[in-house]
Amino acid sequence: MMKATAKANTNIALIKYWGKRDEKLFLPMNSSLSITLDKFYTITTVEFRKELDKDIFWFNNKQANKSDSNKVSRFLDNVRNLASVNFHAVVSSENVVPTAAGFASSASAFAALAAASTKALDLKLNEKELSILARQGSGSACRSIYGGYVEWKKGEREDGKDSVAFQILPEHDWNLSILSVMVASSQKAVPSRDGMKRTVETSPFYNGWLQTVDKDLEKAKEAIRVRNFESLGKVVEANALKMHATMLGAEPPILYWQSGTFEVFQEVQELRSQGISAFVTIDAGPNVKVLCMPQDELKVYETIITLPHVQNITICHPGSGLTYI
Ligand code: 2P0
Repeated sequence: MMKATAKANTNIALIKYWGKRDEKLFLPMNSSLSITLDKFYTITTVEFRKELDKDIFWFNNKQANKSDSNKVSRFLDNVRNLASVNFHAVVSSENVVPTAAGFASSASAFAALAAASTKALDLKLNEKELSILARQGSGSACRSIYGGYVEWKKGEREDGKDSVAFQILPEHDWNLSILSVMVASSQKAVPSRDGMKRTVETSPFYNGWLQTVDKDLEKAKEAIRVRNFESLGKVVEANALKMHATMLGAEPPILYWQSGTFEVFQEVQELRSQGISAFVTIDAGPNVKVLCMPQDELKVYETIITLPHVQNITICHPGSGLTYI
């Protein structure tokens, strides 16, 4: 039977991926670092069938729109090429991720799709090969193959064979709390794909990003190695703010922040002034992730949940890599 089901967790970047050097192969301008989360995920079933004349994509129990269906089909074309087959597939995905509001839904989606589609065709890819394949659906998806703390090396090659993620620390080796704070649930104005392209092409600050991101990455890796939360938090927050600064310099400018974003950011600064070690990171959307130590997570939760714009908070921890169901 040409059918398989896989589950992938999403990930939150500690050092951000922002900008591509090759849009077709999803090759990034810079290396990045993430934590795979335990609470947000995608479960995808892929069944190839000889009688189909096109792919059919079900997303959260509804037939997906044309643009999402096309992305899935283009991705499956790569898989069909690898397997030298031309069957079409029924793909059905269940996404337990707040989609398109700055939570990386495409990361878990393409990681799960890569795993399920290749297993359905009995391709037997290893994790490195899966990471390279998933990357070609969405850059951040290459990190969701693995659990725990994950680095995506940008690579140098034009064919992308060395632009791949790998685990630097398993999920159980250092427990941190990542509070996923929702302040707005609307679809974002500028998709990250367009936002990063515009930033690379027009922002005068993008060079400053490229000049410092490797240093940030090294600091973050060293902090993880010695389990120093304070120094990890510092560089993570600074790196996120720096990414947003590059976007503010784009033409036209891109500002993902909303009132609730500022509110949470300011409260976290207030918590720090009271001696609680907490830091924020913000992706291409208004929502905020707050990082803290597990012993502080309830205090941080109870403080942030009272803020007027905060709709809900999910407390996450480092989660596992791909699983097959
Ligand atoms: C990241 N983001 O490192 C960065 C930080 C958003 C901000 O990866 O065009 O959906 O599909 O490769 O992976 C979101 O971008 O973009 C993202 P594509 P992707 O997590």
